[in-house]
Amino acid sequence: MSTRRDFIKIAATGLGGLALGAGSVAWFRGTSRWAETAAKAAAGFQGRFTTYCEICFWNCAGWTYTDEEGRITRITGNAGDPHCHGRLCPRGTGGVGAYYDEDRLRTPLIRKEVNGKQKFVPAGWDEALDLVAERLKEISRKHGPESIALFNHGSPGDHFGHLLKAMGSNNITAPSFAQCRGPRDTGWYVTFGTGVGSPEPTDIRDTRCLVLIGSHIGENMHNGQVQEMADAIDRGATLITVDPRFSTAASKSRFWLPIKPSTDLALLMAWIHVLIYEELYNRDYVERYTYGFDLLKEHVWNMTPEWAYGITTLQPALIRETARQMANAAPSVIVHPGRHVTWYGDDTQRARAIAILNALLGSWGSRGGFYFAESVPVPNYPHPEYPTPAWSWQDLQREKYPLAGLAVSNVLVEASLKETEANRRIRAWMVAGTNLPLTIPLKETLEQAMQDVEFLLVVDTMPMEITGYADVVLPECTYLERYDSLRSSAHREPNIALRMPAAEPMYDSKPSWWMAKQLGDRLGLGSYFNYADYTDVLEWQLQQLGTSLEEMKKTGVKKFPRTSGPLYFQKGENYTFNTNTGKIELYATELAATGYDPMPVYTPHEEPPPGYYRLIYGRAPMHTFSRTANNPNLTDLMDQNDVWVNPRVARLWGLENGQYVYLKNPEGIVSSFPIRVRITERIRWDSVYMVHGFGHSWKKLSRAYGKGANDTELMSKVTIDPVMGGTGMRGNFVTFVTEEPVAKEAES
Ligand SMILES: Nc1nc2c(c(=O)[nH]1)N[C@H]1C(S)=C(S)[C@@H](COP(=O)(O)OP(=O)(O)OC[C@H]3O[C@@H](n4cnc5c(=O)[nH]c(N)nc54)[C@H](O)[C@@H]3O)O[C@H]1N2
Ligand SMILES: Nc1nc2c(c(=O)[nH]1)N[C@H]1C(S)=C(S)[C@@H](COP(=O)(O)OP(=O)(O)OC[C@H]3O[C@@H](n4cnc5c(=O)[nH]c(N)nc54)[C@H](O)[C@@H]3O)O[C@H]1N2
Ligand code: SF4
Ligand SMILES: [Mo]
Repeated sequence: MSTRRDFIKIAATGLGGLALGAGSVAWFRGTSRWAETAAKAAAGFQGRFTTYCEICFWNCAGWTYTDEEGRITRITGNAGDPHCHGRLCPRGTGGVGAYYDEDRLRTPLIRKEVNGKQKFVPAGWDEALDLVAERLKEISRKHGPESIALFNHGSPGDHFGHLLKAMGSNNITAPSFAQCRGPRDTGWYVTFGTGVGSPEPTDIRDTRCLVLIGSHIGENMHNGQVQEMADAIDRGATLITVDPRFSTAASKSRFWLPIKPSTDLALLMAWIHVLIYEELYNRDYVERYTYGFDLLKEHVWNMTPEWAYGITTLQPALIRETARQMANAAPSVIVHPGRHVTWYGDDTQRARAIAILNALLGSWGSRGGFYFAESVPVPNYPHPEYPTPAWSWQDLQREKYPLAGLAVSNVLVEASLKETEANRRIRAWMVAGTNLPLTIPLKETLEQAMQDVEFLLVVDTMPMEITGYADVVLPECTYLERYDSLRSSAHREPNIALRMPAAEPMYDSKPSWWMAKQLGDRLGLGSYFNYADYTDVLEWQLQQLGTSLEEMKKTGVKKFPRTSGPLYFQKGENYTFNTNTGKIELYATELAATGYDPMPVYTPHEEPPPGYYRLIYGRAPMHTFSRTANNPNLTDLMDQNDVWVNPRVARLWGLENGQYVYLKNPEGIVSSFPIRVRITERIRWDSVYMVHGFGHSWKKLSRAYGKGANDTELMSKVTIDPVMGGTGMRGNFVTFVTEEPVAKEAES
């Protein structure tokens, strides 16, 4: 099939010359820019620079240190930062490796046809930016600015989001909604009238009982939570972990519930049943703050632990005992809402059940439960009003997912397909800081959409898979080499953090703010970018907040007094929730009004066919998704993922520890690369487990290429959450292929 856009391998042959030409070891020996930085350092320029981490979205504040020659040597945590309390996780410390990674993107790249073959040709910034501006202008003229969408994750999105809004489009989406937190936030909204937010306002520090349903804190290295959890354990708090795998958290828990995967909703409803029918719920709290208790009581009357046992394989006595433990600790108890919750398609309902449990226990707004977080509103640097878009993502998804509060990435993907001509509204993509081929499941649809759009811009630091689909690639410098938006986080104490460069951008890379401004100027939108340097924006904003760039460079983090009131409900306090009834809705009127189950109902999910196992996945402490898979410091710690296999299953298949196998799903997809077998009792026999983010098929990622397996490519099926459009990804099954599969060219 001839396609408009061939896959371009950023392969050794294609770009090797460029890489060397640009001086692949320049960073080691010192270019002129390097020498400048070094000169500054020698002139007494401070060798400690404030930053906040971009290796994951916990965004811990820290300090980057440089040596006498201006070389970045290490990163440490900022002791005054509530996200990290002075300690970074292994990934944050390893952030130095993101800077030194010699595979980084070095110059802008433009897709060109050379001798009948498409390839990336290195370009100067002016040429690349002129081309991007020209293409965006043209598409905007033909189809309206709304036809341009931004897929983003992390800080580059702030700058490209501003550019897109200035152009007149609001079609901005991030995988952190429909591939991550969306169901939980939607479930929370219809129950409490507010989302959960990030960092989650879980008062783990003071909790007496923490219930983790899949949330594998400890491998999921969300720093502040991990630290608070360790302290809580030391103080004797009870940990209850529900996970088909004996996770790190499970190993620290008083109760491990090795649930049959996909059946959590039955367990949650049985817990609700026990709390209500054993009268263990917080009566005062329920009377004062909630709506629909009697309806809920009736709804769960037959959802007994015995009923749940048949579904979850968990003993009724264990279900009762753990419910009593929660009630004993209440209200200082947290049933953790989770974070990556797009599992089985009924995820909003599972989040609802978790929200209801917390309401029955009275933990929302209680010490040791959930606190009321507060953030500092950072004023926008003055610019003209954004034009009002003629239409936006809301129009695309209003009918299908009326309760989705943010743009559903997969809806925008579908709206980019040629075949849905009537609904084909999106014609160009800007992709900044998200590696879509490893992030959004349903590869075929995604690839088709990327073929069908008329223009695709990718802004990244690394030659990740997504760059191969681009018309133009713009290389961003790493977070250690740039100023960025202020981090304003909602926390116990409102606070802000500053990111500043510790070194000049390496090679020909640039910060996103600069790229967005350059494009804005070329698009005639200069009034939206009315500054010479991003420090002008920061200085202005900081002044409005009563501080300055100078002060922030010294402290890195600044805390502000709370203005919204105490962290918790005061005794007997009345409160109006932002829901239809003004109460915490055990019976969700908003769900009822939109035709969904107003109270969660358990429905079974598909089981693996004979000889197949459920594919479940999670995190490793030393990596973040696919973004760190090539980081030299972190690959030293872990360079591939393993597939966890129960000994029973291993015996059946004659597998040995350390052996490599391919994985194959019932739809016939075989993993591009083999994966190492790890035989362990820590996983149930009906499932296999792997860490997400490995199995890169991009040759230019010299350390990550071919290492381990990619869970995303094995996800041929997703179950869409009918409430908010999230892609449930845990309904996929795999079996083992122990022989070398028929030679298959690794993709790309
Ligand atoms: N080190 C590290 N930390 C990270 C990240 C990272 O990339 N690296 N990413 C961050 C991000 S963005 C997110 S969203 C979070 C995600 O982290 P979490 O929200 O904690 O985790 P999940 O990915 O939802 O869940 C993974 C766990 O669920 C278990 N599981 C699988 N199926 C089931 C089931 O049916 N029922 C139950 N009860 N458990 C099941 C798996 O065995 C695994 O232990 O992690 C964050 N923290
Ligand atoms: N199969 C599967 N899919 C998943 C998940 C899973 O566990 N399994 N997890 C889901 C979850 S919870 C989430 S939150 C999403 C995360 O999805 P993504 O955010 O897409 O995660 P990454 O794969 O790490 O991609 C990050 C991209 O940003 C680039 N990048 C890193 N730093 C910078 C920077 O400073 N500037 C720019 N411009 N680019 C940068 C990286 O090189 C990389 O290409 O994935 C979701 N999808
Ligand atoms: S948790 Fe680790 S990777 Fe994430 S922001 Fe903090 S230090 Fe960085
Ligand atoms: Mo996530």
